[in-house]
Order: sequence, then structure tokens, then C-alpha cells
Amino acid sequence: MKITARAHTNIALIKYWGKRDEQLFLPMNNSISITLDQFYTTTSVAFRDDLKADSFILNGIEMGGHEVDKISRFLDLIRQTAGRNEYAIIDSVNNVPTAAGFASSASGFAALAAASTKAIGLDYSGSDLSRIARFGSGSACRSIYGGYVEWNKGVRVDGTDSYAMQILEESKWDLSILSVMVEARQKKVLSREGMTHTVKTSDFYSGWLETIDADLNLAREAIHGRDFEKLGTVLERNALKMHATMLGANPPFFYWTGATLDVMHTVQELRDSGIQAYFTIDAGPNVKVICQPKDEMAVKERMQQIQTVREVFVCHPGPGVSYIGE
Ligand code: 2P0
Repeated sequence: MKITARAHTNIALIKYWGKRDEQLFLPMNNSISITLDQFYTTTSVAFRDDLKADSFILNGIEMGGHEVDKISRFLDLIRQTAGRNEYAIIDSVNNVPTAAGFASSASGFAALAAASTKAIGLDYSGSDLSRIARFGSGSACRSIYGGYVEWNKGVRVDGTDSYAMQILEESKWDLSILSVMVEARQKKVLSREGMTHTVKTSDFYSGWLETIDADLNLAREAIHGRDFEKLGTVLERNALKMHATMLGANPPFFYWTGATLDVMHTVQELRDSGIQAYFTIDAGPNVKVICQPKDEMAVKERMQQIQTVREVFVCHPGPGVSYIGE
């Protein structure tokens, strides 16, 4: 049976940065994200007994090598859980513009987890689905849910209590999330490698861990109370702290370019002029600017005026994973 699922990407407000167990994808700390309405992955999976290997088609092109290996490793876990051994055809379409600076791994593995578990006959939803999506990519466990989501790191060594939960539905608080694309000619350090290197070598990582619970509490309170200034203040500070841990690594590394700083300065200028806007940055040079819908046009126009900005995409809180064609 062919099953099709769709999952949306997410942006972390309080970041996941570091694993305590790399095999089980167990994070050092909880993280909080918003699932986004505009960017998503749609994936069909069919297990068949006439296949000699998994076949992975991405945006209409048959993938090979490392790309298929990542998918096959994840499907091995699904096959093992279900006690089955058939290979699968996986057909995936990314509605995440590669230029948008979002990793498609979160939406990709969330959609793959939903489609593959159902296709193999496992009745997974909610926390079961979130827990298994985590094994594809940590941030994928948050994309199972819509709106405002928290990934609980869990305390057990086997990881059974490490999964995401919804904090607030997408319809309960509308915010504008602007993905500001800058000109980037920088060599990429993959986030997976970047976080491992940081945990191992950064003099500042202990400070990250000591203060993360305070940031999480503030963010949760702000979301429940729809307090935008409180949320913006803590999300911007948390992003800067995450990047500071990289500056304290040995050897140090960073993702920012001059254009990244142009956007950061402009956001601070907007605030000085009375418009509430805050930025966050992931493992790359692009910046996400968060504001209230009433200020969306003004903030977008100001971002588009920056010479080093290429494009601005606008999102709002979006839905969790869903099955298509049912
Ligand atoms: C986050 N990032 O919370 C953080 C902030 C990047 C910076 O989750 O190794 O692709 O697959 O678990 O999920 C990106 O890391 O890493 C990420 P793996 P993932 O969104």
C-alpha cells in the first residue's frame, strides 16, 4: 500500500545545539520551535517484496549514494520495529526552496516517519511518531506537531521519553516569520558536525547548559501569555548564545557573513524606531526575523532595502503532519 504524508519545516526559538547520545539522537537540552505554514515536504512510501534495494526519488530525480543511505538507515529502524524486511520506493517532493536557508531534514524526516510507519502497518501517531522521527534528524521530531512545539530532551538513557509536544496551536497566536536570504559564499559546516565539535571543545558550552532552563521558562511563559516582547527578547538572546558557543570552540567557527550582520543591525535599528522585530539564526548565514503581523509589511520592506539581501520569504505558524488522499 502506498501512503502519502506531508510535514512542514520548523524554526527553533530556543535552540537544539548538542547531543548527549549521537546514536539515539538524544539532545543535551529541550528546544522550542514554530512549525511554518509555507515550507513542507510531501512523501509517498510503498514497501514491495519485488525490490532489491530502497529507491529514493527526490523532486523527480532518483537519488544515490549518501542520500539513499540516510533514508535506508532510517527505514531499517522502521522495518526492524515492524518485523518486516521489504524494501521501499520513496517519492519525496520538497516545497522548501533550497534558497530559503531552511534545512529540509526536519520536514523530510517527519513526512518520511509518518508515511513509512503507516505504509508498513505500524499504528503510530503523536509522541510515538515524534520519537521515531527523531532518529532521522533531531529537529524532525518537532515537525510532527503544528504551531508552537517543545521537544523534551527526556532523562532516560534509552531515549523513550525524548519527543516533542505541542505547547500552543497554530491558530491561537499568529506571528510573522521572515526568512531573510543573504548573499552567501561561505563554506558550510554541517549542523550535525558543528554541534558535536562545540560540545567537545567549547569553553562556553557549560554556560549554554547552565542558562538554557531559564530561557525555556521565559519562552514558555511568553507563548502561553502571548507576550511578544518577552518572546522576542529571549529568542534573540538564545540564538546569540548558541553562536557564542561556536566562537568558544577549538578551533572556533562561525556561520555569519557581513550580510548576516547587516540584517542583525537593521533589526536592532527597527526596534530603536519603535517596531518590534527580533532575529534568530541557525547553522548558516541567513537570518529569520520574527515580528507581529501588523508590522509584517514594514519589516519586509526594510529587509528588502538592505543591499546584501537577496530575497525575503514570509511564513506564519503552520500545521503538523497530515496524510494526503484520505
Ligand atoms: C534547531 N538546528 O534547534 C537547531 C538550531 C540548527 C541550529 O536542529 O544531527 O539537522 O540531524 O539531529 O536536526 C539542525 O540540526 O541535526 C538543528 P541532527 P538537525 O533547529
